[in-house]
Amino acid sequence: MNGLGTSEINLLKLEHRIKFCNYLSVAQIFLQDNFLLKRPLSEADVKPRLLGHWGTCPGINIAYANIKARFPKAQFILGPGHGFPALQANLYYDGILEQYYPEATRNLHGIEYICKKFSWPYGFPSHSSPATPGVIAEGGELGYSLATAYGAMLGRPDKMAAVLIGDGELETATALASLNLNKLLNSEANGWVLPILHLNGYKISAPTIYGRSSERELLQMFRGFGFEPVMIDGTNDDEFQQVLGKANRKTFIIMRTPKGYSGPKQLNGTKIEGNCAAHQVPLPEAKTDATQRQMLENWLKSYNIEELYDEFIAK
Ligand SMILES: Cc1ncc(C[n+]2csc(CCOP(=O)(O)OP(=O)(O)O)c2C)c(N)n1
Repeated sequence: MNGLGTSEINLLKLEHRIKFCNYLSVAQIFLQDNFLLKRPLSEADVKPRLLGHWGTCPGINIAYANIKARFPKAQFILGPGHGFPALQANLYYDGILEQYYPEATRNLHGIEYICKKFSWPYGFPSHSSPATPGVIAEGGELGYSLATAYGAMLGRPDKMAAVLIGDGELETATALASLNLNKLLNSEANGWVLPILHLNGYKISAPTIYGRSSERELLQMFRGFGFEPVMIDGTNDDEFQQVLGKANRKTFIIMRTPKGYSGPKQLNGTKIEGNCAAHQVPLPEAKTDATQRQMLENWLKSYNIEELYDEFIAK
């Protein structure tokens, strides 16, 4: 599958898309009103029960945006399905969600709809699910993303699947064994599977094995499975696009991001961004604790939603 050329990719637009999807990911987890921050955040604006997983979302938003910019027709398969707010944000951004959920309109109403309905009875679940447009791997039980991607490409030589594998997920036996599928299915008779390891270094409450491995160890490991691995800084879209521009059927991307990138840096002396403390809801008392609520407001404001919203509406 041929993608767009590097010169055709607008890096600023890409950056804005990622910020918008990061904003929507946070908004889904926290907000029940004041969705565009038209006034200071109040206790009533924050959901009473905070659910969801923030830590993996920024990396998903980065990978999704970069893949879709270069390969608009690629199938995106997500291993860590708990990062559903990010997947939902991207489906909403591209107008795909609206095709299946007519209330997910490209305006304030649509934003309110996806935020209010996130992790809500009779609304959207907190994980990706069969009700999510295009999802073929639910991701609740980690380990199946890579095998699902190879399966989806069987006998479909003109197709491509990009698959985002969690570094915690890659500790499962299934995901590790699936690295061998490259040798069995990487032929011209099948579609192209482009694996991307999301190396954010942490799982729920501890570092991942790969997060504590050296770059040399990781590169050697994937070479041993027959790949041509390349390590990228996930916070650098230019680098990501350069690598995608040169990618082939053997490429294995190792995308390093700080877990919870662009979120709160620390809370009560505990490091959050770049740590497992970013895994779920990083400001758990944001409704009742004025300091945490102010941190949430600052965090949301850091994405410049007014500017992004105007751009999104004009899109
Ligand atoms: C097979 C399996 N074991 C354990 C879990 C519990 N679990 C949910 S999220 C998570 C951490 C996942 O880490 P990673 O794959 O690196 O994703 P990310 O850090 O990007 O959230 C774990 C262990 C699970 N969902 N499935």
